[in-house]
Amino acid sequence: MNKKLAFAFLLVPLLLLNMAYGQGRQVTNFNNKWQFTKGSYQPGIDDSKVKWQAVTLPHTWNKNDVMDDAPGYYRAACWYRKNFTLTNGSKGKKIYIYFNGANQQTEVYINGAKAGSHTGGYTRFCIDVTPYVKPGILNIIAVKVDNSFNEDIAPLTADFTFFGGIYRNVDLVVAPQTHFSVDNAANGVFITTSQVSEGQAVVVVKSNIVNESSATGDLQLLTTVIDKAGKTVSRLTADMKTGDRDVLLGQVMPAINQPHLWSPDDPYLYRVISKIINKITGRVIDEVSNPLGMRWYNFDAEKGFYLNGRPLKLIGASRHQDFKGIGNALPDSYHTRDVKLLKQMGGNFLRVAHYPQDRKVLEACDSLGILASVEIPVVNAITETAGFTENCKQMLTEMIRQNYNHPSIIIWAYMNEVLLRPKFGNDKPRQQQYFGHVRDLAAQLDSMARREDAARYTMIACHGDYNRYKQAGIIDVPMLIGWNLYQGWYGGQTADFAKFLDKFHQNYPKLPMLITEYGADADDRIRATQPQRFDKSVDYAVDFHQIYLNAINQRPFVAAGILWNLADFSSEERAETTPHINSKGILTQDRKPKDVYYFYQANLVKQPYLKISDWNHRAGLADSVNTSTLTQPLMVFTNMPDVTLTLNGINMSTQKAKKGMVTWQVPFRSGNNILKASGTNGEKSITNQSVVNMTVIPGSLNLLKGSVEINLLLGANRYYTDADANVWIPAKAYQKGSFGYLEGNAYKMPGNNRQGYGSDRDILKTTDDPIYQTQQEGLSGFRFDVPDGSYKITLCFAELTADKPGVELAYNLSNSEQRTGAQDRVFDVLLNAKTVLPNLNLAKQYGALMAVSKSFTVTVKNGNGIKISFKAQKGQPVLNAIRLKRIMTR
Ligand code: GCB
Repeated sequence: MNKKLAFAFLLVPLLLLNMAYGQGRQVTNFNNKWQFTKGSYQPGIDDSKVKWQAVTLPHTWNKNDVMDDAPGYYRAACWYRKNFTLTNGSKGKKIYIYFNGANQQTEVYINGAKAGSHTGGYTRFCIDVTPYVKPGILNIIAVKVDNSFNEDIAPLTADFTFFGGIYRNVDLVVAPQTHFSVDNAANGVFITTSQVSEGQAVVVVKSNIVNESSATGDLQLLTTVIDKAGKTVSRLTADMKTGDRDVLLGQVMPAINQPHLWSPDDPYLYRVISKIINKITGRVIDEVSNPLGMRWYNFDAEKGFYLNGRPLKLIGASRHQDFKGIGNALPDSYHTRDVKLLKQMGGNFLRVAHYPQDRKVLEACDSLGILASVEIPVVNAITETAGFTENCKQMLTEMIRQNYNHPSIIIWAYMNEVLLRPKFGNDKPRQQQYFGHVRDLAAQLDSMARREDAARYTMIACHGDYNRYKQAGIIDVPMLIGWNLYQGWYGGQTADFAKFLDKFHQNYPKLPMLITEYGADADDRIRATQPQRFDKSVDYAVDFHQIYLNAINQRPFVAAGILWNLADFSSEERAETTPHINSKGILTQDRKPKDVYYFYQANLVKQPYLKISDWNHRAGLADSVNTSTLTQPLMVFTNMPDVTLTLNGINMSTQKAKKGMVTWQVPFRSGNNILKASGTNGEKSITNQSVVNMTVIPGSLNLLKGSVEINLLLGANRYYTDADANVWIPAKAYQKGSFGYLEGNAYKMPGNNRQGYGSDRDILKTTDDPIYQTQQEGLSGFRFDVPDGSYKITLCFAELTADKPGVELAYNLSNSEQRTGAQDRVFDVLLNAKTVLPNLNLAKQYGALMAVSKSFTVTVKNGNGIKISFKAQKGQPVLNAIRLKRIMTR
C-alpha cells in the first residue's frame, strides 16, 4: 500500500454561474422565474388549472415540514416549469441544461416532449435539449422531480433528510457544435500528474472532444498550463482532422521544472486551459479551464498519511449540505463558508459525506488547502437488484468524472456502514447470501473506481462491528478502511475507542486506517457540571472529543481523525432534545461555534489561540446558606502553555494548559462576572475576555431580592437555556428555608441503557423539549420557602410514557428500549391547599408527549411559603419543570 501517487489536478467544473465559460460556449444562470407545484401536471397540456407558485432555484419543498411535529415529510413527485426564449444567436448551436443537483429522480420535458431524465439526487446531470427547443420563440421547460423512496436508488435509509427539489443551481449552456464533451456532466478534460517531485512535474491531459459540426477546416487542441500569475509554464497542441467525431486525445505535457507544490499550508493552484481552435484561422471554438495542483501522497499502514513526502496527520470533519431554515437549497456562499470554517478550525481534511455535494465545496477545498474524500450515498443497506447496482455504478462514474480534477480529492468512497442493520436477521442462510451481494457490489464498485481513476485511493466506512465486516469480507475490498466509532456515546465507554484502534491495527497491520466518524450530540442550550453520556450537554461532548483526539494523535497508524459532524444537520426521524436535528455538529445548524469547535482550534491552529467557553448565561444555587457565590467550572481553550485567569479584576491563578484546555472552578456572583484569561508561551501572549451573567439563588429564599425568577427542571442533572434566555437548573430535594421536591424519583425510560435520566422522545407543541423530557415521578409535593408576597407559579408537564413506538433509529444499536402504553395516571394538584388542577390526566386530556404548562398566581402570607401538593388518584403523580416568578408591586 506504499504506493506513491503523483498527480496534478484541475477542474473547475464546467459551469460558472452567470459567466461565459470559455470563448466558445455561453453559460447562463437558469435559476430565476420558475413555477412550482405539488399538484399533478402533464407537460404539453393546458395547465391553467394547476396552482403554480413562483420560486427561485435553488429550491426544496421540505424546508418547513421536516421541522414540524408530524412524523415524516413530503416525499412524492412535484413539478417545476419555466418559460424561456433563446436568442437567434443560439441557432445551430448545442443547447444543454445543467442541473447541479435535483433529488432524486428527474424528468425533463421541453415543449411537451421528454428530453431526458436522471436518477440520483447528488450528482450533476446535463440534458441535451437541442432537438426540442426553438430559438426566437417561447419555450417551456417542465421538470418532474420525485424524492419518494425507491428501492433501486441509494440511499435507502440514512440519518439525514432526503429533501426534495431542484436544490442546486441550474445553468443553460449554449455550446458550439464542436466542444469538449459533456458526457456524465463532466467537462471533457481529465488531468493527472503522472510524476510530481520537488524538481519536476509531468502533467498528462486527456481531452474528450465532440465534433458534430459539418464545417470543414482542420482543428487543433491547444492545452496550456498557466501559473497563478497567468504565465504559461507548459503548452502542447494536438491535431484533429475534419470529420473526426468523438475524439479522445491524450497529451503528455512538457515537464514543468521546480513546480510550486500544493499543500494545506500553501494551496497553490495552476490552471489548465484547454482550447479547441481552428488551425487555419486560429479562432477559438470552445474553451474550458480546470484547476491543477501539484502534489503527491500516500497512505502508510504503520505511519499514516504522507503529503509531498512528509507525514501529515489528517484532522477534519464530515459535512452535510443543509442549513437551518432553508433545507438543502443553499446559496453558493454557504457552501464555501463551511469549508472556510473548517479551515479556521485548523482542519486539513473534509469528508464530503454521505454524497457528492455542490461544486463550490471542492472548489473551496482546492483553494483553501483542505484534502477531501467524496462518496456515493450507499448507506446502511443495499437492494439486491440489477437496478440498484446499475444506479450505484452510474453515481460512482458521475462522481469521479465530475470531480476528477480537484487537487483536494485523495479518496473515492462508496459505502457507509452498509452492514449496520443487515437484512434477513431471522434467516441466517439468506443473510449470508445478502452479505455476499454486499461484498460483490463493493468489489464491483471498488474496481470501477480504480479503473476510472488509478491515482486515488478507494475507501469504505464501517461502523464499529469489526467482526461483521470481517466475516462478510468487506474489509478486504477497499484500499483504505474507515471506522465510524462512537464508544462512550451509543454504547460502551470512551476508553474503548483506543482499545478498538489497537486491536484493529494488530489484526490488519497492512491496511491503512482512518477514523471516518466520531462524535457526541451537543445541544448548545444544554450544559452540565457533571456531564454524562447522552445528557446532550456541550460539556460531555468536549470531554468526549478530548479523549478521542488524544487517542488519534497518539497513534501514527491512524491516518485521519474526521469528526462527525462539522455542523448540526437535518435528520427528520430523530427526536431527542433537538427533534429532527442531529446535534453532533461542532457548529450549530446555523453555523455558530460550540465550545467543541474552540477545543479543536486550540489544538490545531498555529497562531496563538485562546478562547473562554461560551457558557455565559448561568444560574444555580449558592454554594452554601452563608455565601452569595456559586462555584462552577469555566473552560478556557488555548494553545498557550500557561494561562492566568482574573475574575472581576482579581487574579484567580495561573495554570498549565493540558491538551488545549484549562478548567477553573470559578466563584461567580450574581450579575455580570468579567473574566479575563491571558495565555503566554514566554514569547507571545494572547488574551480573551468574556462576561458571564450569573443568577445565584440564595440558600435561604428569605434573602431573595427584587424580581426573582427560578426555573427548575425535575429529574434532570443538566442546565438548559430556553429561547428567552431563561436558565433552567436541576431541582433538588426540599430543604427547609429553600425549595425542592418531596419524594419521588427521576424518570428514566424503561430499557434505555444509554441515557441516565429522562426521555429522548419528541415533545409536541414546543421547541423547549428539554424542559419536558425529564420528570420527577411519584412526588408528593414541591415547596418554595419564599418571603411573603405575590408569585406566579408555572407547572410544566408531559406524559412521557407513550402508546406509539418512536421511530427506531438505526444508530441506537445498544438500546433495547421498551415503549410501554401511555400510563393512565390521574392526580390532583393543590396550591397552598387550594385545588388548582383536579383530576389531571395528561394522556387523556392532552395526549402523550404533549407539552402542557399551567400558570397560577399565589399570595404568600404569614411566612407560610408556597406548598404545592400532588395527590395521586391513579398511578403516580409527575412534574417535569416548575417556574417561580415574583410579581412586583409598586
Ligand atoms: C453514523 C452514520 C451517520 C450518523 C452518525 C450519528 O455512524 O454514518 O450517518 O449521522 O452515525 O450521528 O449517529
